[in-house]
Parts: sequence; C-alpha cells; structure tokens
Amino acid sequence: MKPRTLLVKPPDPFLQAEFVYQQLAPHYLESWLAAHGYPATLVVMYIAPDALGRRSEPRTLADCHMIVVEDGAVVTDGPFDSAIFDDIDLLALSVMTPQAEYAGWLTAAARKARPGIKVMMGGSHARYYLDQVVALTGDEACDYVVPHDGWQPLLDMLEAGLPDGPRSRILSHQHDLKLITMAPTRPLELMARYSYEIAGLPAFHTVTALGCPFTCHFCEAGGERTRFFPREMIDADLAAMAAAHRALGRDKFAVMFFDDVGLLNPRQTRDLAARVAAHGYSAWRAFTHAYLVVRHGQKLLGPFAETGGRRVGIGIETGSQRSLDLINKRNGKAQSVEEHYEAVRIANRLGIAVDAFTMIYPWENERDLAATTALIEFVIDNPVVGEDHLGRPLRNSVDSTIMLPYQGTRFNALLQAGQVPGVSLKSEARQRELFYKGVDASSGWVYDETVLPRERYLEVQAYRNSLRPDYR
Ligand code: B12
Ligand code: SF4
Repeated sequence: MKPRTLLVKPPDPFLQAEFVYQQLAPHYLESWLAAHGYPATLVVMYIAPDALGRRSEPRTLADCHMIVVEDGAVVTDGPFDSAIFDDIDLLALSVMTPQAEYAGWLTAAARKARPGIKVMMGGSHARYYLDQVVALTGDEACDYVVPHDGWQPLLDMLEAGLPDGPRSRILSHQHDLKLITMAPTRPLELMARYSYEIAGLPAFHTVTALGCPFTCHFCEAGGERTRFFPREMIDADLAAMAAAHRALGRDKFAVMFFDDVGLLNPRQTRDLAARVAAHGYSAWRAFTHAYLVVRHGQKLLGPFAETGGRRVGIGIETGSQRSLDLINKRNGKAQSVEEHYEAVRIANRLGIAVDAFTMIYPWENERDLAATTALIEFVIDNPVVGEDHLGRPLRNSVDSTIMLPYQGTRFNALLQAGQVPGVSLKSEARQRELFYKGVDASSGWVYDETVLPRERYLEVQAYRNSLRPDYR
C-alpha cells in the first residue's frame, strides 16, 4: 500500500481573521500527490471565535479546531483530535513563522499518537529560519526539512519509502515551474468559508509566480529569483476558482493575484488580462510598483482596467526620500517619492483604486513622518474615476505599519552593526522571542532605541490607518 500523507496548515491566531485567504501551498502539494497516485488528507486548522467573536492564543492543541478534507469533501469540522494521525505515514506541515510554535505541538502529538510517523516541514519558516528549524530537538524535531519548493522532496521521500536517518535532514530543491501544471485544489466546502471582496464582488486568490525581483532591505524574500508558472496551470487554476464561485451561486466574481509583482510589464499584463477575461471574472486585483506605472502608464494598466482591474496594491512605503533611498527597493537604482504621487494619479484616472502600503521607520524624525503623512492624505483624497459593483464610488485605501527588521534582512544586519544613527536593536536572543509574537498581525518591539519614542510612531500609525475608507 502507498504511504498516506497528512498535509496540515496550522492555525493563524496572529491574523485578525483566518478565513480571508487560503494558505495555498498544501493545496498545490495535494494536487501534485494526487497526480502521482499518493493518497493524502488535508487539514486546515483554526481557532474558533468565542461567543463575542474573539479568538485567543491557543495554549495547547486542545484549543484548536480543524477542518479535515478528503477527496475534495469536508469530512470533519470540529475540535482538534489526534485520531487524525491514525493510518498516516507522513505528517507534512506547511509553516509560516507565526505558525511555527503550533507546528512543534503537532509534531510532538503525532509522534506520541503514532510512533514511527515521519514528519516533514516546509514553507517560508523553514526557508527563512532554517537554523531554528534544524536546531529543534526531542519530539518537536522534524525528520525532513524542506526550505524551498516542496513538490520534488515530498515525492522523493514517498517513493523512497520514507527512509529513516538522523533528524532534520535538509532537502533543498528548486523546481522548474514550467513542469508544474496541476493547479492547487479548491475544495468547494472549504472555499465557501473564505470571505474576501474586490470592488464589491466575492474573490478568491492565487499566484502566477514565485520569488521577487526587488530588494527591499526590510524583506525576508528580497532578491529571490522570479519563476513563473506555465499558462496551462494559470488557466486550470482560474477555471477551478471560477467553477467554485459559480457552484456557490455567484454569477459575478473576482480574483486577486497575490504575486509580489503581478503587473510586471505590458506584455505580461496583457496576457494575464486575457486569461482573466476568458474565465469570466468581472473584477480583479493585483500588485505592481510605482515606477512601473509611471514608466508604462496606460500600456501597463490599460489591459488591467479594461478587463475589470479595479484595485491595485502598491508598496509606496514612504513619502520621505531619505527613507526611500535607504530601503533600496530597486537594488541600487533610484526611485523617487514623486513617482508615488504620479503612479496614484495615473491609476486613479484609469478607474483603478490604489491600496497603498506604507511603513514607519525607526530612524524617522518629525520631518520624515510629515512627508509620509502628506503622501497618505493625498492618496486618500485623490478622486478615483468610476464605481464598484455595488455602485459605490471607488476609493483609494492605505495601510500603515511600523518596520521591523526580521532575521536575515539587510536592515537587521545594518541595525545590528550600528550603522543607522539613533537606532539600536535588542539582543538577538530577545529579538527571536519578539518577531511574529504579537496580536493583530504585529510583532513585539525589537528596538532598544529609536529616533522618536515608540508612542509617537504608534500615534502617527493610528492617525494614518484612521483615514482608510470603510469599504474597499
Ligand atoms: C498569500 C500570502 C499570504 C496570505 C495567505 C497565506 C499563505 N501562506 O498562503 C495571507 C494574507 C494570509 C498572509 C499572511 C501573512 N503573511 Co504572507 N504571503 C503570502 C504570499 C504573497 C504568497 C504565498 C503563496 O501562496 N505562495 C505560493 C506557494 C506555492 O509558495 P509557498 O507557500 O512558499 O510554498 C512553497 C514552499 O515554501 C514549499 N512548501 C510550503 N509548504 C510546504 C509544506 C511541505 C510539507 C513541503 C514539503 C513544502 C512546502 O513548497 C511550496 C512550493 O514551492 C507570500 C510571498 C510569496 N510570494 O510566497 C507571503 C509570505 C509567505 N507572507 C509572509 C508574512 C510575513 C505574512 C504575515 C506575517 C504578514 C502579517 N504581518 O500579517 C502573515 C502571517 C500569516 C500567518 N500564518 O499567521 C512572509 C513569510 C515570512 C515567514 N517568515 O514565514 C512571505 C514570504 C512574504 C514576505 N516576502 O515576507 N500571507
Ligand atoms: S517588493 Fe520588496 S517587500 Fe515585496 S516581496 Fe519584493 S523585496 Fe519583498
């Protein structure tokens, strides 16, 4: 009999809401296993809200809930039960850093319930915090650790009969994405749980590529080679999402591309727009960059707008030229704050609302803060041509966070080396206890010293976020 895999998405109490976006990796891996004839069960874990709608941090697995999906149907939705490990040969965990603690609990529980089970961990936590994953000991240590693409390592270990060996074996592989033609699974009963809207229409999300060509110094993923999925896969995926929308009784629906750069150049945008239209979507959202909008204008955003592109996400980061230069988004190439203003004007004239992502940096003084606040006020006030599908005027939106220099980022190294005047970090050990340990998708405060007091940054952040319109 072929070994059976349990693909698990751990819970996300870190997020304000858990059923907004699917965590796609387990779904890609599930369809890959099916194509290779290996049986798998999928488990989506979550924290159930209390009577007042609040979710609290779980203390043990008993505080978690799970949705169990087999052959595309939900077979259980209820409290966590370690009976899910019965008949399982491989526990395959997909882990982002905020989920790492729960992954450890799951590994230990699986070993207790089923001695001899093998555990494999993949996802962005294994990629960016590999040293910490490999250092796990006792029952929480994994057998196989996959820091990059999961498709081949998973298949290799299953075909080899889940070989024994020392714990924490690193299996690193980068797939030629042209060979990945199976779209992620979209189990209907699960899709019905996700709730997200674009321009007044229900939306699902996907990605068309992995990696990012940019080099923001605050980002863990900066500079990873960009690899595109083949058109065959994008078509299959758009068709599957459209079928799910229709099966849920929706005649108009939307899609969001979560790629770091969804609209990269006019040709790629034209091709993607044609696919979106061909599959019957009425609205879509994607991400792009200010300098690309300024450089290509109508050529980049025209095909997007004409096929229902109603919102574009742009990391405009800051209105302070000094901070923008320090971020180094374009690997040494200049980017100007004026381009941020211009990109918003261009998009808005074409009937596209901008979701502008900005940050506050720990070296910023009152002048820097005022410059970004002025940019944000401009974004919020700038009129957008057109209406959404509920007849409401399209409105720009903003998001303000405080930059935290995660482990492995260039800013972490620069701050650690004391190269930014007025800013210092807590010890490395203390930082590890604070990153991704917070509520409402924020981390703890990793700074010992910042140019202005934390309270001032929080006050400015609260003001900026208060400017958001009440719909998007
Ligand atoms: C969509 C998305 C989200 C969505 C959905 C989450 C998801 N994981 O799908 C939402 C909005 C919920 C989200 C939230 C957050 N996100 Co996010 N997100 C993304 C994004 C843009 C795409 C994810 C995706 O679908 N990728 C495509 C799949 C195929 O790639 P993948 O998940 O990496 O999986 C591959 C491998 O990692 C591996 N793999 C994955 N799982 C497994 C499991 C096994 C067993 C194996 C063998 C292999 C394997 O195989 C896959 C194929 O190669 C990525 C950036 C990116 N481009 O990947 C950021 C990213 C994953 N997010 C990131 C961050 C920081 C966050 C937040 C912390 C942001 C915040 N402050 O709220 C939260 C945390 C959420 C939480 N879990 O609590 C970071 C991760 C950092 C980290 N250390 O883990 C990333 C890398 C962005 C970045 N550049 O910094 N995110
Ligand atoms: S654009 Fe910048 S922040 Fe976004 S993924 Fe790329 S390097 Fe990271």
